[in-house]
Amino acid sequence: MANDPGQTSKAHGNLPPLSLHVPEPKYRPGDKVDYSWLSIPPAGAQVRPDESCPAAETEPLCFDLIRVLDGDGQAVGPWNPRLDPETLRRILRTMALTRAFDDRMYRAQRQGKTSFYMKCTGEEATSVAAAFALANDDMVFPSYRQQGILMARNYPMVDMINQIYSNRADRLKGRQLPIMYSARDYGFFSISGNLATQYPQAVGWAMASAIKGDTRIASAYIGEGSSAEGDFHSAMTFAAVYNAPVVFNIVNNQWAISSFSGFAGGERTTFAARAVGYGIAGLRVDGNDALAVYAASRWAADRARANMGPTLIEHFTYRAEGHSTSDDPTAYRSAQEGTDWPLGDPIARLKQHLVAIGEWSDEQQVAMDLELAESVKAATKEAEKNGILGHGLHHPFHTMFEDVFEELPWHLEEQAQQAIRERRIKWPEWKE
Ligand SMILES: Cc1ncc(C[n+]2csc(CCOP(=O)(O)OP(=O)(O)O)c2C)c(N)n1
Repeated sequence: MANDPGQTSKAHGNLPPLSLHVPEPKYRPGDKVDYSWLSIPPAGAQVRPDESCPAAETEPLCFDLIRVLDGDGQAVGPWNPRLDPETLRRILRTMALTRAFDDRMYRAQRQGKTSFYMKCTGEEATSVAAAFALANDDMVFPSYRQQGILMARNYPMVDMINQIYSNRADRLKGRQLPIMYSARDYGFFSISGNLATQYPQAVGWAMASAIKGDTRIASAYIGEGSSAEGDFHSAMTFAAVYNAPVVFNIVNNQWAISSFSGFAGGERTTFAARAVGYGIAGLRVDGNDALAVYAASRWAADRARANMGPTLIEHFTYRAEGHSTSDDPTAYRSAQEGTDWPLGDPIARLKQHLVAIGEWSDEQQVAMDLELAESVKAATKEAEKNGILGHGLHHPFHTMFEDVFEELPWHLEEQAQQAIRERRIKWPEWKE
């Protein structure tokens, strides 16, 4: 039927009215969850192409799931990174430390010591195992759920807590929301509350590294929900065009606060599949399998460092707890979703592997957990000497006007003076 420019759409016949699809999550609170729709391939069954392969060779892996640890805790298949037991124990310990830290900070928020906290429970492998696959001086551009990378790089816990408490020892002087760390000397770019901005920044940094003839690469993190932002797509275009040395991580924990992954496009295809459209390498990995995460991250890092360009990795995982301390997931998702999640827990799975190969025991795990809880407690006590929320031990009041202009413009000087005058009237007991 030729289109006559003079006709209206009605002339095409008895068409149904146009309609939109509004995604609906499979399960709401109280619903019985059935995971039979989820296709989980056997561990070890995925082909591992060479790191220098054409990007198109990775296409099947964008629709598969790279898995190494099988149900018995054995490491199998071509993606097995064959790490020595000592490295495996270090990854296990760092994931357990991250969880102990999260638990303590969550309680600290409930006790009123900070206004806000975000846990990464169940997702520890996606940051910790990936960090072990990078060089320590590669620059990471995190979202707000990669505290495991700071742990892997031995960033001082006391400094993390000082930041969370916005106290007088906070290196960021109370200017960032709690947990939005910044640690340039640890290769950890400032976290921004404006989702997805870190993606183009990572590409810019990676391009600069290449322009300077450096050997460091960038690794960017984003949640599957934030990958719907325009910034994600401009970053991918730039990285593909210039073959930038960057690893793009999408942590698909299936929830963006109360929006399920369908709203970011997850119903139609995988998140890894976006790599295909940009002509870059893509991998989809079991995000709760620390060995698979390590292997995929190492593959992508080696590829970027060898000038073979960017890789997009989708880490398929599950957000085991609330979005943040301000969230209550029981209001929007079935509790059974988490308890029946078939890919397990990353710490329990790596522990099972170490036990299976005779390199670890239940007793050692219990002792380690106790020791880690004690070390987090000690760091908390240390940080509390510098103040907690609402106890007045902040950075001096006037510092909020500093560090932006070399010389304070007159109107800000005026505001600073006014603020100090009003503070003296309203809070005469305030000490700086
Ligand atoms: C540009 C922008 N839009 C919206 C928000 C509010 N917001 C904060 S976190 C979040 C959910 C992000 O979910 P996802 O990217 O899947 O990451 P996850 O929290 O699951 O790790 C939203 C919508 C924001 N901070 N910035």
